Amino acid sequence: SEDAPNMNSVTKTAELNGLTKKAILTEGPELTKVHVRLDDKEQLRKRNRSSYTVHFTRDTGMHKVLTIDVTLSPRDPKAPGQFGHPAAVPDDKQEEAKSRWKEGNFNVYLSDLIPVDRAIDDTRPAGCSEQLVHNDLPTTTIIICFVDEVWSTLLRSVHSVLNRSPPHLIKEIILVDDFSTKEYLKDSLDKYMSQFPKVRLLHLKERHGLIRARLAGAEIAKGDVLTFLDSHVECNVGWLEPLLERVRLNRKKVACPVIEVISDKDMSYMTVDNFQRGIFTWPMNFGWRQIPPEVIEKDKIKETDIIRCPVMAGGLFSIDKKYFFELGTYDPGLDVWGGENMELSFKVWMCGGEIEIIPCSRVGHIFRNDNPYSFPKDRIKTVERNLARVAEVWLDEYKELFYGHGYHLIQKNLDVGDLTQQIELRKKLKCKNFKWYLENIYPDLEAPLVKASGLIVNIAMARCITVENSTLTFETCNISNKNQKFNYTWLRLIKHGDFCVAPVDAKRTLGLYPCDNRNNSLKWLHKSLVAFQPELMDHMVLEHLQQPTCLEVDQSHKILRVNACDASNPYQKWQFGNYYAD
Ligand code: LR7
Ligand code: MN
Repeated sequence: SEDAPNMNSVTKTAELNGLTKKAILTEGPELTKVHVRLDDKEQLRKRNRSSYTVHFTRDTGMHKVLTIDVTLSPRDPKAPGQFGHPAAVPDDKQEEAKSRWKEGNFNVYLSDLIPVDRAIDDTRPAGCSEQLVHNDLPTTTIIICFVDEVWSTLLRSVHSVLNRSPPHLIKEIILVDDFSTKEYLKDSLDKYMSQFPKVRLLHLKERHGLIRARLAGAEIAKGDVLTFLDSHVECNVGWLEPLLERVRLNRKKVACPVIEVISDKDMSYMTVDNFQRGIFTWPMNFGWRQIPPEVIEKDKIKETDIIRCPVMAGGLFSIDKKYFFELGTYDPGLDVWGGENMELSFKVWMCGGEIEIIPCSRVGHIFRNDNPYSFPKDRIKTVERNLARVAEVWLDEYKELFYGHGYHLIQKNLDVGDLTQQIELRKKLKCKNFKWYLENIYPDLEAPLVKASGLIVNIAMARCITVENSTLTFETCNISNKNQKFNYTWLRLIKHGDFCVAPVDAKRTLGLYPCDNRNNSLKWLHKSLVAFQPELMDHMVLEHLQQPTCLEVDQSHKILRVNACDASNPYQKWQFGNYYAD
């Protein structure tokens, strides 16, 4: 530490630990005392640097985000892909590039061609480099799990962390090898990483899937904060401190960087639109949604402002380690891939935390069209089962929307496994319910508990289905008649109270049965595609039968019954009083 000169900008040279350091000091005249912190000596010596940046911090306990980036003047500025520019496959290598695509479902040939420590553009919004962060930020353990990741891509991920993070904040980098089959990810990787004292490798003895692989990393982590990353990323300048700053501010904040795009085709690093929130649509599909321009204008939202998200993308975030364990980590019953981002997001919000995107933190990620690794079991079934576990534990009565939008799910009688511990955990943490989450965190999601409701009118006769002494009749419609009110649920039941409309056994007339979500003989398709027959949209089709069978009113007797579907028969066409948006 030394006294700062009383002027705006000055170049200082200092002799420390046998190295000469040069620093440009550009603080204002009010600066009286500064602390000097050194870049990672070892790193720099390895790179044969002659000049070093010394970081001066004020005594306010805060400093500007350190723009540490030893790649800024790259060893080979002319290398392909340098500065995040697109790279091109030479004409005589097209075949090779094509054949190597499937190794990672992106342009593996180009990834191998471009430097593992290439420079990329600093894509942070203006103002980020001026932001202050605390001197006493918590340390973090970086956890990267992978299965059969492409060598150069994995290395680039690790180098980007080492090169663009303040070394004193990185406790360690834990690479969790989720039982990869590729030889180079064993001894060669161990050997390569042994040059970085902070990198630890954990080779799992069987395939755990990304959820349990991350947990294996978290178990041995020594840092205060856990920072999870995918194994095909490039962390940008100043990415880490803004994340840790949020966690320091409130340990229940889960901080996510803006995820930028590394092109799967030409490996270029591309920035993304600002003001994106992480959201989901039914049946729990993750997506991005832009904050509407009028909201941005009205609320005067700036590019650097933090964005609260209903859900996170899943792969890239920082979370206080103790808090992560208090929350019961991930549900370890989730397999391979998928759903864990929903689970953690609901858990965090409903149990007192927050999920944020920090625009001053940016990390590139290679988006691929398909997983480049195998699933031990069927891919779709695995993801559906994971999501169903999340729905059963966190969605309360709204789980019907989830099942209803992927209604084939419940018909398969999906075995979601034991959920007692997860349900206990939710009780123990005294988490709020899903209704609260919807109203407070994600009010713009359409989540009506029923799909349609009110009178059920026959289009030909303009009369309505009516309950009379627990049987069904067909009467003149009367909007205030409670006996004509029904709910059509996401699980395709036509409900009157706790009773459901269905044909009386064997006969073709209709009656009321106690409702049961899993009983397929109570389910009617309506306003949805039936066996690819769009002309049956207005019909009520029993879906458990081989031949489409439809609800109709007998013209002469005015009796309700089921009959073979006939698209042109108006006595089979029905309309509910109200329909709710999907
Ligand atoms: O069995 C596995 N074992 C693993 O170790 C399967 C995967 N993995 C590793 C894999 O090598 C990778 O590093 O886990 C990581 C994530 O797998 P990806 O890259 O195949 O997933 P993704 O990028 O397609 O999917 C997103 O959703 C996943 C749901 O389970 C995870 O949350 C991913 O981390 C997540 N990625 C991101 O959030 C990055 C941005 C994508 C978006 C939107
Ligand atoms: Mn990924």
